[in-house]
Amino acid sequence: MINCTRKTTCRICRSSDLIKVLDLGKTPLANSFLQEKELLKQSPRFPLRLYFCSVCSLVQLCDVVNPAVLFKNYHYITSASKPLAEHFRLLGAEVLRRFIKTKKDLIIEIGSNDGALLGSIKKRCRTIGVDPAENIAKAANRKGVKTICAFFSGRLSEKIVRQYGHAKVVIANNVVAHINDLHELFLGVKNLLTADGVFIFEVHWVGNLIGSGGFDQIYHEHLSYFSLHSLNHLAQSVGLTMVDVVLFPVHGQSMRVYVGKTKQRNKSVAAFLTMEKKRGLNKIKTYNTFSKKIEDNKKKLVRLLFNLKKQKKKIIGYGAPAKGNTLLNYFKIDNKIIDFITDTTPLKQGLYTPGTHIPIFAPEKAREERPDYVLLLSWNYADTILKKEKDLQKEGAKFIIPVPETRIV
Ligand code: JHZ
Repeated sequence: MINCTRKTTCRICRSSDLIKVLDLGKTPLANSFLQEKELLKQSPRFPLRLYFCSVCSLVQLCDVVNPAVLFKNYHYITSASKPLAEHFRLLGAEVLRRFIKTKKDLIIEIGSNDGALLGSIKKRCRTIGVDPAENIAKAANRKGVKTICAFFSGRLSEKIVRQYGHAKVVIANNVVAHINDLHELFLGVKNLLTADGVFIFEVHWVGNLIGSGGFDQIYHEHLSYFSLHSLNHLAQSVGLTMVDVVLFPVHGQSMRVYVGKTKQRNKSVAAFLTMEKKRGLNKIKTYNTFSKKIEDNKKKLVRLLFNLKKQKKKIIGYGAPAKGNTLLNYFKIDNKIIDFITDTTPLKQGLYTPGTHIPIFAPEKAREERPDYVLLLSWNYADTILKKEKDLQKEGAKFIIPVPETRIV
């Protein structure tokens, strides 16, 4: 397979002691939404298998899809999810308050997407975004958010330093998990930072993945599923220090990690590492239990949907997130069960889900069609969506929340 290579050593500690904990079969790429004319062609499928490193505890994929295939033309736009855009606006304000002193200071964001974060702070200091998606970087530049369209690399970090100088802050949200060479990333960031600079990044927390979050966050874009334990290993190996960590409810639960060149650590880091140990995140047994839970939930959700379909109920999907495609493909829920899906992202509307061929429409369609049941694929925004869709519920629609365990609300 030309577009997929296989790694045999751990992405962080380079050990070959990798143990398979979950096999989700071969699935299409989660963000490879299809046009109508592509429906007759078979979407390429790639193995989706999860491994645990018994040395540094990193949970990871070893089948690595070529990043150019995954990210050059991207359908995910941060601003399409209002709660996320607001979250980044608040982060931007915090970064300005805590770390930026003058208008000359520089902030670099890796994986800046449509500029949701940098757009909110660009008037207060110098900002540069880096993003490989050509369609999205172009849109960000059009909005006035200076964006370099490229994959981040050691060479790019040198070029940026030569051209713009060192950065007070480097940000990388929901992108560290996408990067195969984590050592190159961390060394590149170290090169970018001033002596007192800080690297701030947000990643989904593996403790949530195996607890109250969803296994559906596993897809080819996400090569790593981090604990702080594994990240600490990585930071130390490149001579950086984990300074602080905060857990917050985005994508289930994510960690915001602060890394610097200093030797000083906030107490939060030791407390978090202890909590992870207590939760067994460094033990293979914990991940085996998680795999069993997915199978139980699969049976429960599939049985529910088949029974509803037998009763001629109209079922639609809500949200076409990447994660939804892991769930739909692994549970084999397709267009025979789900009539259509609605999504707020204009780029996804008019397309079809990969592998399961469910059409995607703008949100108004749900109100017009009066479904009996709504499978909430964007379950991570359940609170906001349930509040927003009171009318749909008043008209009789029930929402099915599929993870971590199927429930109807
Ligand atoms: P959302 C993304 O995954 C992609 P996804 C990426 N690879 C990554 O790393 C993770 O995030 C962390 C829609 N929506 O944010 C918009 C509605 O329709 O959970 C989005 O398509 N109505 C970068 O794709 C999707 O749901 C709404 O009211 O799994 C949400 O996608 C809201 C709030 C959202 O991430």
